[in-house]
Parts: sequence; C-alpha cells; structure tokens
Amino acid sequence: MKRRDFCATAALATGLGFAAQAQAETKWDFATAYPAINFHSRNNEQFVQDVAAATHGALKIQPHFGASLFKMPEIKRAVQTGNAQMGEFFLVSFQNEAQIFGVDGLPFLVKDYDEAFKLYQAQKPYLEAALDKAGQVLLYSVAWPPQNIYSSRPINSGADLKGLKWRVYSPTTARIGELVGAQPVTIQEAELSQALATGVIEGLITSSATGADNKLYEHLKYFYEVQAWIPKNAVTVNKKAFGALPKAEQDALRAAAAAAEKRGWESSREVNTRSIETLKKGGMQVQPPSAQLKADLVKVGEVVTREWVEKAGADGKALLDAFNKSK
Ligand code: PCA
Repeated sequence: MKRRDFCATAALATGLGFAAQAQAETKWDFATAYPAINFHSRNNEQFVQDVAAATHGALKIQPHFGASLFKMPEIKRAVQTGNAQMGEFFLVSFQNEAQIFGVDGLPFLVKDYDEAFKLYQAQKPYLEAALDKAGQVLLYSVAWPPQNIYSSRPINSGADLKGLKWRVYSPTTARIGELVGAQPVTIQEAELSQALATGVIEGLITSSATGADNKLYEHLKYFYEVQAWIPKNAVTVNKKAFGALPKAEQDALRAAAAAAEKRGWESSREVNTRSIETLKKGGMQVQPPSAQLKADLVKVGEVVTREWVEKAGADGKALLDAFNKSK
C-alpha cells in the first residue's frame, strides 16, 4: 500500500474498533487455481474488497488467480503450512486424505442445487473438523455448476466411453473412468486447453462454467447434460494466521465470508444457465443423455458410492443419514 493511501485509510478508521489497529496492517496471500474470469474468482475478488472495506484497509488480501502462486493440488498444503495464508481448492480432489471431502462427488446423490446445499450442511461439521486437523479454518464453500460429459465423439452408452482418453480430477472420476474402460489422465483445470489441443484427452466431466471459461467447444463437439454431481470449492485460512487477527478483523472476515458464500451459490446457478448458452453458441451439441448412457452411469455410480461408504466408515454413514433426513 502506498503511503498516501495508508494515511487516508487511517483517517477513515474511526469508531469501529479499527482505529487502534489501523497502524498494524496485515497482508495475506490468497492462492486460487481458476482464471480471473471464473465466477469463483470474481466472487473471491469481491470478498477481498469487502474485507478491505470492512477493516478500513487493516487486512489486505492479495488474490492470486489461475494457479499462479500454487497449483491446485498444492493449495491445501500451502495454507496448512502458512506458505499462503488463504487458499481455494476443489474438495473432491482431496478425497484420499479424508473420505468426507469427496461426498459431493458421488454420482446422483443430489438432484439439484437445493439438495447440494443440504448435502453441504450435513457435510459441514465433518469438513470443519477435517480442515481443523489440517491447520485451517473453513471460511466459505461454493458449488460449481452440475457436472456434465464433454466428448470429441458421440457417447450414447457407457460402452462408448471405452478407450476414451478421459480427464480426471478426483479419485472418484478416476475410478469411474476405470470402471467404464476409459483411459483416465489427471489434468488440472489450468492445463485443460493445452491437454485438448495436444490430444492428451478426448473427453471429461466438468461444469458448463469450466467449459465456457476454457472454450471447450473449440475442441469438443458433444455435451451431455448428465448432471452427475454438484461439487464444491472450499476457501480456507491458516489457523494461526486467523487466530493472530484482532477480534474485530476476525468478525469482519467471517461476515464477508458469509456474504461470499451466499453470493457464490446464487451466481453458480446464473453462470450455469449463461454458460450453457455460450457452449451452444460456440457450436457444441448440447443434449440430454440417452436412457442407456444414464442407466450405465447410474450403475457405475452405485459401485463408486458403495466403495465410498465402505471407506468413509461411521462418519460417512452419519453424514449421509443427516443429509437424507434433511431432504
Ligand atoms: N471445474 C473444475 C472443478 C469442477 C468444475 O466444474 C475442474 O474441472 O477442474
């Protein structure tokens, strides 16, 4: 922050409990993995501005978009070790660390955003506990739009996925690929366009938003609205960094986080509608799955869900029970 801005900020910080702290400016790095145009990124940007305004510039958070500071799989650990004070990461990618991270990646468990939000409420206590163990505090969690299949060739059944170079982003998507006989390849979102351009992958399951952000219609022609699951990002803060903040700043951070969560879920729905239009305009054939494809995916979904339940133990069972009760 420039000296001049600092004086102006300090002068503004009156009466709200920030006057005394206006001298002590905290600067945090916020590692994220998605492009600046993505709706999660825009939401994070607004969050950062809200925090700056609410703390009169005492807490300055610098977002780093597009995996420019850490790659997505490294972000959780970076927050844990304090190499970045804040981070955003894709929960289902971390399922091997704690099964409950992967519950929102289970096929056909939720049918829409309302159920996805209920699943989040059931998951939240376990999520907070698992993150606490990993030295971080959950600030907010926002859903991606529903996950749909993109492919270079028509897919009318599970058998049509056989041999397809299949981009995966989680243990469950890898297992699905294996079960249908595809060739699973782990690729991060930041590397999607390149992987498609070089033929490393020929199909994937992701949201309309990620398809539009990365202009997937330039490489892939077929889009099947299977709406298989509605996974989430989590935004977390290093526990020690959070604990070191004055109480007023902690409260400001929490309030801005609550607003970001609400705004994020709303924009996820809007972005879904808008992105599907973008895909169509780009020349993609957007269609519902055939009955055969749907049936085959449901079957595969049952296998991966059963395997998840076995691994997730008592916590997993309690989580699913809580969700089913809330439905
Ligand atoms: N986009 C991200 C995560 C889920 C989504 O819709 C991705 O494909 O990596």
